[in-house]
Amino acid sequence: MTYPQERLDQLDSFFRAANYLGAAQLYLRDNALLREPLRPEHIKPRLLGHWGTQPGLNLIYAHLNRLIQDTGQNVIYIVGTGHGAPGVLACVYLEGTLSAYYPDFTQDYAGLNRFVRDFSWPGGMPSHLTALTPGAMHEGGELGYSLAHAFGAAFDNPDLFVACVVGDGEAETGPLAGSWQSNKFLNPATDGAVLPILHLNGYKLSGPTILARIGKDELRDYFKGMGYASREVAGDDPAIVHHEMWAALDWARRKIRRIQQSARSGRLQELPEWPVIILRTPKGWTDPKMLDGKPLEGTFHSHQIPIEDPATNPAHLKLLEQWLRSYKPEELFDEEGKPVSQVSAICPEREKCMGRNRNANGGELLKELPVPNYSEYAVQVSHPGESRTEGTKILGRYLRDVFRASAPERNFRLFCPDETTSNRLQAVFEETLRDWQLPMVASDEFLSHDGRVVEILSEHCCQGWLEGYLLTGRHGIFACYEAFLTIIDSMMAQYAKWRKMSAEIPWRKPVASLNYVITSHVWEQDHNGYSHQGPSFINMLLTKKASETRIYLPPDVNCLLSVADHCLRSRDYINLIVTSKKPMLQWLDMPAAQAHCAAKASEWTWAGNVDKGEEPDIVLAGAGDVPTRETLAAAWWLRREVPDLRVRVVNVVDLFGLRSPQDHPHGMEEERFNRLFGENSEVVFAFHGYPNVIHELIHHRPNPTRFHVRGYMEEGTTTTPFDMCVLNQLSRYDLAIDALRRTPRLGDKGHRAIQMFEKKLQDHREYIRQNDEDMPEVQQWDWTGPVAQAA
Ligand SMILES: Cc1ncc(C[n+]2csc(CCOP(=O)(O)OP(=O)(O)O)c2C)c(N)n1
Ligand SMILES: [Mg+2]
Repeated sequence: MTYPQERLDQLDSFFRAANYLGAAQLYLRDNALLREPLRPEHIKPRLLGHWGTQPGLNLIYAHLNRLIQDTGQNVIYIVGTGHGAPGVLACVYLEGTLSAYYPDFTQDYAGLNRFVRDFSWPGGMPSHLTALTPGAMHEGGELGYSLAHAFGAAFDNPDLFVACVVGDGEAETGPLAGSWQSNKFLNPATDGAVLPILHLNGYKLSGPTILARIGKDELRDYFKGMGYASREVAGDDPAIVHHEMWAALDWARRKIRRIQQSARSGRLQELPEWPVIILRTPKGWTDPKMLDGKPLEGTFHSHQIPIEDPATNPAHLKLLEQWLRSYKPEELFDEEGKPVSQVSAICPEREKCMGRNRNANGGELLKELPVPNYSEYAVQVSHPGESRTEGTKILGRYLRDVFRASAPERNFRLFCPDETTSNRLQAVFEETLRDWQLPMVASDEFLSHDGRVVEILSEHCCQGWLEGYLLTGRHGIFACYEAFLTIIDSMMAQYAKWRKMSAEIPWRKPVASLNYVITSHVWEQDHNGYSHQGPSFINMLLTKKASETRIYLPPDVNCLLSVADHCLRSRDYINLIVTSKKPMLQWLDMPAAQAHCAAKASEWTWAGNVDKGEEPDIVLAGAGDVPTRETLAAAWWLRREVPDLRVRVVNVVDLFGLRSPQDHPHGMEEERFNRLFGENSEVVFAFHGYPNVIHELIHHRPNPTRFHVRGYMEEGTTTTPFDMCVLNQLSRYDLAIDALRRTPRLGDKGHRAIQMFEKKLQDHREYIRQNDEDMPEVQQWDWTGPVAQAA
């Protein structure tokens, strides 16, 4: 096939202009179009950025422009190697988008000079793609997540075509290697398409890449094994590569169209073979072939700044000038400094430009999630601590109806590493099933081609998909075992950075919050043990900006419903909900739960024995479902055994309520904090996670050393549920002993009670070893009983 020379020339002009501006951004503080001979004072003092990946990114951008022009296709561009930002910024500048978002970067000489100078310059554009880049929805700093983001963007987005550049170094990361399997979850009838483009430039930082060095057949088979048909575009002569790339993109689009058309007309029966393009071009393509007698183009030396000292080395300055002039900037920009029509001719019309695609600024497309009235799922609680219910079971019913209500829009998904059933959320399967595009057999359960629960045993994929889904304007939730959510700590951190920056950019619109529900938590002994016990995700969230993080520890089901409803309707936050899947005692009826959640923390007067305003001997505080139970049981025992001990019981549902208001928007006013915790009372605090979390949260409060926090202290094994509390000294008996030790005025009475509780701990240890279950007085404990009846 031959293509019109005129358009091939336009493609090449755009490619050269983007390469020129990409390289210029790395080096020039002035003289951006080399209208004068290059002098040392034109060179930036600090040369910061990456060149090697740029030419490939620019080539792909140019060709996607051509594709959009020819087909009107709705395309977003995801770039895994976001360190190639200057290239992408150059493309977005050339197509005219950047000036629309940043009026300083006009398409004239002054604007172009500013644009070139401002890259990696204080106050200017950062060295990587970030939320500041129009058209971007993926920050390529931490490599590995591009493809998962691409698929997340494509789910339930039937018209979208996501072009995703994967670096060959990036392809070595675990998350990326896992993400290829996302095609097993892409339904061509209802989802959009992802076109991965493997950027095989041969090197990562300083070493070769695996996929560039395995045989061509092996590489083809690798993709075939993962369900892709690959087509290679290779070379170092732009004229040839343009030709091949044009053909490859048309091939890919034809394939995608065929797949989608047959799926959408009900003719597709089996998993389609999706296209992948392998772009094999030199690293640093078009930079000088040699530097100081050593090869430069096509080697890892081109990765960052190919010529490092042009300001001080005249020979290198000359070489840099030759290199920059090799793109012929005088042919690419007119007198005014505007891109000539030969360059802009290949750009799509305004609204079709990739820099302007609203899918990459998903808040613009966001629609309200229709949520049912959560009060309708409330459990009856006529007396606190009387009945037991599984939190996630009820949450599952609520989520089922969120799926039902959002079915017409198809804009809500649940992502999960194959734990929906294990986490007892399976009521959702009454409304939608698990997305599965591979063959199904009779013994499978809950699978379907158009399910909106997406399960893969890769927390990275779940996280990446959800991020992609949210950033393109939809809603979702990630349900996970607590200990294994920490696998994506780092992804969450990158997402938090993206969100933090987005919130500071006026044209980035709010998106739905990223919601985590973690269950099968540290205190929930099931089949697992120490490996499954780890609440450190909370610690990780604590390090993030207060403006974007929220942590909820609902003590019971009605609080869980209230919190979940709030999270699903919120915007721009990272919400963490910690809850139980086990039958747990229920404490609050719905009105009380609503009031408790709104208050963030409150005194449970029915559980203590102090009058309003009276200073207690001890405050027993709890945060988390199991710690709440243990706190209440401790209060129950203390009131029974030492009735003249004045106990106040406080429960915390919104963890950041503990922080001072100047540190977090949810922080409680000091006066209220003191009303709850007293000013001088000793506080024994039972916490779901690591104790240092509470110490950190309250460190601005008066007299913080009176807080004695008990939580998980890395003691774990496969044992009875209550034994986990004992091992970590969070059990009701430990809490009671602690409370008594901190109340010396009780004298002998206190000592006797302490001995009694120590004996109970001893009894517990012996009992579980003999019986493999907790003592009846622990298992059957509820709030009704002598104290409650007496109260
Ligand atoms: C997860 C992660 N590990 C390490 C790095 C450091 N790093 C930055 S660029 C790079 C090489 C990337 O190679 P490749 O994906 O092939 O990109 P390209 O060759 O196109 O520059 C590395 C290792 C990183 N950014 N992210
Ligand atoms: Mg590479």
